[in-house]
Amino acid sequence: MAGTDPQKKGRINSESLDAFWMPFTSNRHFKRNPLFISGGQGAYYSTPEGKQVFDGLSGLWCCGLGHGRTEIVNAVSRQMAQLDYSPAFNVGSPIAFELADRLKQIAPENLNHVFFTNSGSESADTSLKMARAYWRMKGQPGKTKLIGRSKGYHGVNLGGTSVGGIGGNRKLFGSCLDTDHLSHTLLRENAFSRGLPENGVELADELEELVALHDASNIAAVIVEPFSGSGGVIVPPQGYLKRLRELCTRHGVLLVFDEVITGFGRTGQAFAAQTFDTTPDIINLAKGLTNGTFPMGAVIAKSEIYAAFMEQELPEEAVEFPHGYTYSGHPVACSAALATLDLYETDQTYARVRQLAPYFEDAIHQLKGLPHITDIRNVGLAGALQFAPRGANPTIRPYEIFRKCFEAGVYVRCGGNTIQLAPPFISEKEELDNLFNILSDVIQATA
Ligand code: PXG
Repeated sequence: MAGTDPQKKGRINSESLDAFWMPFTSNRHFKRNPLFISGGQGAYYSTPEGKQVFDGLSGLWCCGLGHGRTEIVNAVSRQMAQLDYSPAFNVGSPIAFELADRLKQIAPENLNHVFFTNSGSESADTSLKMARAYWRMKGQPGKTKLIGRSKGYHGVNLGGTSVGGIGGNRKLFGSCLDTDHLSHTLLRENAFSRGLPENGVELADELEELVALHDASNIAAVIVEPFSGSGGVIVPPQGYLKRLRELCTRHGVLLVFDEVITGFGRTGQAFAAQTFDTTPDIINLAKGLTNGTFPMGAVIAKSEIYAAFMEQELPEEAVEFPHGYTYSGHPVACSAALATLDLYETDQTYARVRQLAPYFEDAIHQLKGLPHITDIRNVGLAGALQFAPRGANPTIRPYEIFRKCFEAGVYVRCGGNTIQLAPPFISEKEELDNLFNILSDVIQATA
C-alpha cells in the first residue's frame, strides 16, 4: 500500500523490496538476503533488530565525524525553517557566498572560486566542462581530450564515466567522450608497502607519451584521485603527483584533483593536495563537505580559470559559464557544510587523523599472512586488503567477507578484489582493534 512504512509494519518481504532499483548493488541477491541500516549514532550504525554495527567505511567515505552530530542537525533544521530553498540563478542566498568564502580560506593558495554541485559525479563533469571551456576562452578550442587513469573513479555521469578507469563501470554504456588513460600505479614489487610506495614515480612520465601521441594542443586536462578510493585504496608512489604536476605545467594541460574521497581529512589535512604538497588547477569535492548528511559537491578553480571566464568579450549581463544545477548552493546543504567545517575545526579532526594513522597502519599490516591476502595498502585513515581470486572469480571473497563482517558487527566495503576500510575520524583505538579482530576472524573462516 502506498505510504506505509514496510519496516515499521514488520512487512519486509520480496514484494515490498521490488520497487527500489538499488545503485551499485546485486539487486537479486540483496532482495533475497536484505541487510538494513535504520539508525546511526557516532561511529555506529544500528539495524532494525537493534544490533550495533561499527561503521568501518564512514558510510561511503563521507561521514568521518560520525553520525547524528547535533551541531549539524541543529544547523540544518534552523536553515530549513528560515529558508528551505532559493534558486542560485540570478539571485543568491547569503549562506552560499559564506560557504564559498570559507572553502576559499581553507583551499590551497590560488584556488579561490567555488562552483557548487550536488554530488561527486556532478563535480567531475563540471570540472571537465570547465577545463574544455577554459581552453576555448584562451583561444585553443582544439584542447578537448581528457586524460584519466586506469582504475580511477570519478562518478557515474558521462564525463566521469569516460575518464573513469574501472572497466566494469564503462562496458555497458557504449562510446564515451574522447579520452585516454594513464596506467594505474599498482606495482607488484610495491605489495605490502606501508603508506606511499617507493617505486613507480616514473609512471607519471607516461603523460609524456600521451602528449607525444595526441599532442598537447588537443588535451584539455588530466584528472586523477590523489589516492584512488573505489579502485581499492591505490596510493601514489612517492613523488608521483609532483611529477604529474610538473608535466602538466610543462605541456599546458590542466590538472584536476578529484578529492571527493581525499578531501576533508582522510589523509590528515583538509586536502590531499596539502598532504602531498602538490597544487592542482581544480579540486573536486563532495562527501565530507557535509559529513554525508546532505547531497552537496563543489569544484574549486584557480583564479586564472575564473578570470578567463570573466574576461570574455561579452555584455556584462551575459552568462559566462552556461552550467549549473537547480540545487547549486542549496541553502540547507550550505548550512550542513558550514556546521561540518566548524566541527572539523573544533574536533581538531585533521590532527586526530594524523595521530591515529600510524596506529591504523600498524593494525592493518598485522593482517599480512592471513589466507588469500595478496596486498595491503594504506594512507591516512584509509586502507585496503587485496584478495586472490577464488577460481576465476576475483570478487566473491571480498563480498562474502563483507557479509560476514556485517553479521559480526562491522561494516566494511567490498569493491572488486578488495576490502576497503575508512573508519570514522572519531574512532577510538579499541574500536579499531575490534574492527581488525573481527576482520581477521572472518578472513580466517573464509575459504
Ligand atoms: N569521485 C570520487 C573520487 C569518488 O570516490 C565520486 C567521484 C562520485 O561521487 P557521487 O557523490 O556522485 O557518488 C566518488 C564516489 C566505494 C564507493 O565503494 C565510492 C564512491 C561511491 C560509491 C562507492 O568506494 N565514491
